Amino acid sequence: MFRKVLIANRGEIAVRIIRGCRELGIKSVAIYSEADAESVHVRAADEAVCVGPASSSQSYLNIEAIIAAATSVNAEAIHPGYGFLAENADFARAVTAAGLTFIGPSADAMDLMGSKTSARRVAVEAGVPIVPGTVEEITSFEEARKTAEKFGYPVMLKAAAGGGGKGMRLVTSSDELNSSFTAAQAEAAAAFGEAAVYLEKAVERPRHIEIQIFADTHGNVVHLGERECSIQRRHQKVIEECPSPIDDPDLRQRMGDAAVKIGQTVNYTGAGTIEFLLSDTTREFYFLEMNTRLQVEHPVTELVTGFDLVREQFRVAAGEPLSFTQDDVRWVGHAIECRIYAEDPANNFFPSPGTITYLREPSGPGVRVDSGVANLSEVSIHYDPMIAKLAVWGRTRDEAIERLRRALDEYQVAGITTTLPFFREVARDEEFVAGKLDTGFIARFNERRVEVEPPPEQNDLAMIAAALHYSRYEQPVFVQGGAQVSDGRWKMAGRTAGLRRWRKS
Ligand code: MV4
Repeated sequence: MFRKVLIANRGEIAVRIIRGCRELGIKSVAIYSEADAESVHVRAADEAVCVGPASSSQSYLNIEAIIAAATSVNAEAIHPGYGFLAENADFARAVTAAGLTFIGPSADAMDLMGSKTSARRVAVEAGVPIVPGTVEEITSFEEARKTAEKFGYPVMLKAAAGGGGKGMRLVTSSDELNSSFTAAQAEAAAAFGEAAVYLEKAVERPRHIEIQIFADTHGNVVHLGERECSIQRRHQKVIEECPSPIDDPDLRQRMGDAAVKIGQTVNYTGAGTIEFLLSDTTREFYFLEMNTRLQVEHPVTELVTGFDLVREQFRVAAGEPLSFTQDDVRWVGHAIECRIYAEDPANNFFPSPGTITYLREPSGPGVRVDSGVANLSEVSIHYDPMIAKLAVWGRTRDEAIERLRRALDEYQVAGITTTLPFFREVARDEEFVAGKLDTGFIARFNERRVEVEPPPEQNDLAMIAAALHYSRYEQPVFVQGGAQVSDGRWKMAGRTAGLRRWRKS
């Protein structure tokens, strides 16, 4: 096992990984930006190295500074967490070239799954169903028109380099296709530096169900079942559950087998997630994309299977076999996770930076809090506003919901506005309790909501700073009827950022 590992991340996931290090007797090294000198993840680690100024591009995305930090403390490996550089194949290559171990899959596997058209070809090779559509880029309007007619409207144009819904456009008729095609290419070029788009038939009211897989360097590939992530806002997951409320063991087995086949096809190693769209009516599922990292929502899988995914990541990266086989995997009870954001649900989920002046985190039976903040923590405008995750476990989904309501009521945060009041409403919502989850849930929920909490008093300067920052980072993405939404504006930065500089050297 490793002696010392550097964690190339911040916030709750850095703390989660440091906890894994402690249990395995690994010395942990945090990195931090000048804005994060006093943050929880720095205090939690054995050592910490400043890698640059507040701006992510100069700190948490600064490949050279991060590798120099790892070398300077004699770390043997780097754990990237999620976001930032976690899915940046060039970072993985640079880590390896510096003689260090990248805790994640090979750069080649990341490249294969990083392009959505390439990932779709992998799925076809693995014999896994994909959403009907093209597996190559569409280069002309004429081709787009023919293809759309072949598959039938509505269709979706998606950026080949995209992911998580970024650069996605719904096209309902041939009238819209020309302008949508040109705009989709332009958006893709602006967001990813690559104009390539492809086409998929639109699946109506799908559910988002993903399978956790794990592979070691000894040829073992297993799955840990599904997570249901259909409750999303602007393509950001809001609530995740394990198992899906559908809870169909046969479906789990079929999706699990499909996910394992994809892992085998790309010689995958470590933790990975295969995303599927599931048609509620036909129970048919289609491969959507693969995430080649530990996910935000991994705790619900840990709570229900009992396995420690970070611990397994360390084992696999150190060349050891997985500590369990497929036959050892059992799913017990039900887990639900809420992502707690420093955002104002009464004001269109606008970021709410500031100082936490009071914090009480819930505990007790079946409650797990993965937090990156403490009392008096500064929630800055520089980074993703997710401050913590609340995950609950119960023997049944109903018991988990009862615990969720209780834990949400215990949870108290003052000084900043959070999404806690929003979750207190969702946890009491009839459709949520009934498990009627599809991608239209949030829209229907908002219609049903009768009253919204009045906004608390805000610090004017902090609000203005947040407004400026928000407008700067807001990447307009066009979906349905020209509506502008932002999505994944923090998450996507690392796939491309820092590369130009690294490639030059
Ligand atoms: C789709 C889709 C319908 N048809 N693709 C892709 C990534 C993402 N976060 C949303 N994505 C979708 N891709 C086809 N061919 C519908 C969505 C979608 C969605 C999917 C899961 C959960 C929530 C969603 C909200 C809007 C759209």
